[in-house]
Amino acid sequence: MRRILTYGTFDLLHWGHIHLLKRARALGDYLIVAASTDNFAVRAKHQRAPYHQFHTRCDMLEAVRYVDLVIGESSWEQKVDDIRRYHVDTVVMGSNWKGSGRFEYLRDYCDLVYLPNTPGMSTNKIRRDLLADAVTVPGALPAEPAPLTTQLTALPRTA
Ligand code: C2G
Repeated sequence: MRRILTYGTFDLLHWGHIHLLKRARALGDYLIVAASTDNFAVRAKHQRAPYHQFHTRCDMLEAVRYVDLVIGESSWEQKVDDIRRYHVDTVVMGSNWKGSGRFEYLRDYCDLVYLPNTPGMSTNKIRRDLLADAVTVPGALPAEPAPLTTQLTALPRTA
């Protein structure tokens, strides 16, 4: 039984995430996903607050057939404990983490594999595209985008 571990926020779950999970699972028999808590994503990774809260992101990851177990990621320092506790053989991350200095030290504890990122897809891109969509009048030819302030004040006031 080859046990794989990967880390991420996995917010607004998209093909880039699923593609990584599919390839990570194919490297072993059991895939553990450590999902970043909302606090860790914002405070430690300087990401904006996830659209989906931690428990919702965990529920969505558990629904992915490549995923066998979902745990929480609340600190940078927990990785060696995770590897020991879950008897991990391989940690897998997307290639954007190569050279980040956040994973290389794990080679003393298990194998470490970087998988190429899926191009053209990210949570931030989805957010940007949806914002652009929201301010585009259906059917109208794409005009010069109005200044962001104008765009934001044009958004319908919803609860
Ligand atoms: N990913 C990918 N291709 C994309 C987008 C993301 O392969 N187009 C990969 C990332 O490289 C990462 C995983 O999907 O391995 C999850 O990505 P994020 O949710 O953005 O998580 P991240 O902020 O990279 O968190 O301690 C490590 C962090 O928790 C990693």
